[in-house]
Amino acid sequence: MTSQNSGNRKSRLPEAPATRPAESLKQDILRHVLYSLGRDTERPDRQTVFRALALSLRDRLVEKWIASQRDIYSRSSKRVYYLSLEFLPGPFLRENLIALGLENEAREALTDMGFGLDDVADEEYEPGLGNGGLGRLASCYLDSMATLRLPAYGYGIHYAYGIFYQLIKEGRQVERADNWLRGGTHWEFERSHYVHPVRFYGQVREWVDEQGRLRHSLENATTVMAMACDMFIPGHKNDYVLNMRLWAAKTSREFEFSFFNTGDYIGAVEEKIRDENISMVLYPNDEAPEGKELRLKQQFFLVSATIQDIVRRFRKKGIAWDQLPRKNVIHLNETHPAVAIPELMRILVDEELLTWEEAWYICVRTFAYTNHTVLPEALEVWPEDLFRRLLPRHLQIIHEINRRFLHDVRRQFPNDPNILGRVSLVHEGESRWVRMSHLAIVGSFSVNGVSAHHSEILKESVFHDFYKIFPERFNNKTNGITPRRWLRQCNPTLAWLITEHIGPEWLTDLAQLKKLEPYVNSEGFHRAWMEVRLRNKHKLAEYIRDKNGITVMPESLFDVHVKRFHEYKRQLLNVLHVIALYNRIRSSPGSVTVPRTYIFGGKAAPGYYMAKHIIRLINSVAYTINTDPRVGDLLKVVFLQNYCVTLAERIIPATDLSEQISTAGMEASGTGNMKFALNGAITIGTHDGANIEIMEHVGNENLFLFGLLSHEVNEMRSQGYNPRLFYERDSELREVLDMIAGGFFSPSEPHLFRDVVESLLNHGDRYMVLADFRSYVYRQQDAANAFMDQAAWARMSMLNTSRMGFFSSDRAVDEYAKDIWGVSGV
Ligand code: GPV
Repeated sequence: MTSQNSGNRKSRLPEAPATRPAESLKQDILRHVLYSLGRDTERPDRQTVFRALALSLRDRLVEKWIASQRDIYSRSSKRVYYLSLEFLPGPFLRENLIALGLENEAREALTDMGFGLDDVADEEYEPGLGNGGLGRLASCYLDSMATLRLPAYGYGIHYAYGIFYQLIKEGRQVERADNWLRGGTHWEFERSHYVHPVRFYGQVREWVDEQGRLRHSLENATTVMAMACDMFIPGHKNDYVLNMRLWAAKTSREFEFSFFNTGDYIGAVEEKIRDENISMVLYPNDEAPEGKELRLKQQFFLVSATIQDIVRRFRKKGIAWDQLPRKNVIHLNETHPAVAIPELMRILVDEELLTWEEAWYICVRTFAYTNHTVLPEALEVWPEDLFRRLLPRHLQIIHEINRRFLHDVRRQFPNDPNILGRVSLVHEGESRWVRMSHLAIVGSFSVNGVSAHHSEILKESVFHDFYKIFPERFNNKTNGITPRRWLRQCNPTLAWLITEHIGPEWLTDLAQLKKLEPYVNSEGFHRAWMEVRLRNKHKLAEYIRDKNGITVMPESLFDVHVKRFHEYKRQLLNVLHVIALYNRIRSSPGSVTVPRTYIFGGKAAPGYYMAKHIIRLINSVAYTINTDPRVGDLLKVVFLQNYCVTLAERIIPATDLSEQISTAGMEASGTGNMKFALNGAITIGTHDGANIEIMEHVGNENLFLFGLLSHEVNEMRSQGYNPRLFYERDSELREVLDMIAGGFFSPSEPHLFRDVVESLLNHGDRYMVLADFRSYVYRQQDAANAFMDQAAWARMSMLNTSRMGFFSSDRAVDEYAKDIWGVSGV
């Protein structure tokens, strides 16, 4: 104790020693309030306290990160590079507190300062650097890589604007810029001294060097600099921290003083700004690439900067290039970063002067590729002309890869000349296109799908020719989600109840949830389980009242459909059923006995007309139903605007019924389905993606599957699907469609939704909404009946949670590490 303290003994209680974690955290917060944020420590506002707390945690994270990097380096471990154009980390504060084991300390420190942790956490604005499932998967995987102590790095782009902020105005989606950096950055380190040049455009010069070798170099290229920004991803209470390195574009142009003379000073500055546009905005298109030049630039920008980083680290080892695959694996999250394959070839051949054969041998042992979709419009292709203009040398390399590949295929399948056109890396028709998935498959040693069902479809249809050529490359890695964020963090009371009964091991070994099963017959556990769930529903009901001004009954069945808007995800099928229920309530009061609250949420790509139109339809239907006095509490429809990770964390723990109703064969996996079931919601879904494996794990009696199987979808299509037959035969369906087409939900604009109905009746109903309508209605009735027996529902709910262990991203990442990457924890 210091003499000062002893001197004050009379007037004050002795101060706790500064080594107490809560006290030292408080001191750090105050220090950051003053010295990092320049604010008065006497009365900081909540935002300031949030930022100071974040900076205090960053201090702790960076120490552990340095130590972790030293470990990786000293063990000379094989490294995993996870390349993704999208990451969707969600808010970091609670997540980092849990991982660092500082939750209680933070609560105490903040209380001391007169703040509540929940209020302070609400100050955080999440980085929306992804569109949906694909980006969120990348973030779950980083969390698991850190928890498993893998020597891994996430690499992406530091978009200045993430996915747009969605407003609903008069029922319509309105997009607003997502200026996530406006409050400053508190989680990351900008490394302004640490940049790589990225070169685009220009011309390829061919020349012969003194040794008589044919050489290639790029002349007159435009150079943009990539600056590293690092964010930290801690493992769960293991002192291990990984980084997600996001590249921001910086101009390389120096101010040219000649401009002063010609007077075009502003013109010079404009050019500088144009360079920095590369990392300005995330393309908001999900599974339907926009095909713009700037997007291809973004892809190459990420790839070029990242490969330079990888090569720089590898060079430090001073070992031969053929050791590259033994020390590194580069994982391609979708084809978006697939230009990494020709880029590595270019470095090895043009700069390091390896032979083509040596370089190709290295490449094909270094890359692995995950496919996330079978939708034909989502398979990425680029016009060959655009490629040639932006990346002339890379196009040459792709042509050479293709020439050699087709040569081999011709030898392997001498009797099938058509296969060459089908597998070529360049589609040759009226116009020529570079097929990125073909490039990714040919250049990788591993190709995986994201659920058992999806991986079979890849082998049997989409990539069947490639499966015949490279059968050993194809494998499955069913997606997973991190239980730290998607149970412990978003649903702390349920997590606490679970830990109370089976201990905390489930947090890093989700299969432990099995130990809950004996409790499903305990009345006390039942009651506690349902109380927690009801409390969560109360909280969501409050949020809905605040945001939408709609009062919903927490006791009603919360039926939730949140995800990106896409026709194949069939939010339309859901709303058709909502209207059918509404009609039943109106025509025979008493026929609907289970009150329901329908909750919708999700963004549509700004240029996706039908998806936006369906959002508008849902909002119109919601307005009609919510204001119809005959409906009362039996039915409420809510559209929550700006669905994002933060909002998902509020909704999922309060959900009874989880809508996973894609057209069979179209949803590669789904990961929302896993988050809901883990939190005790029951799934109503189709035989698609990971729904099938969820059924296998939780048991067919504990979820509601319905509808056509994917082979039935294919058969029905090939036999000539006629949606009109369903319309004619099903009077309830007919009434619903006639109401929409006739303007029932848009009285001031009677034709408003006619084209929605036309897409079903006159344009082929590509997503088989009408074919699945009747079985969906029946299954919804089963769900309502089940909900009436609350004890039986509670049992189903608990069994869902207890049997979801398989769907941990720890399991998924462990499979990647063992089967694909060949790495283990440090
Ligand atoms: I390709 N996915 C996505 O979110 N965006 C994309 O551009 C593409 C795929 C999704 C799939 O739709 C989901 O089924 C899957 O669960 C998710 O990727 C993660 O694998």
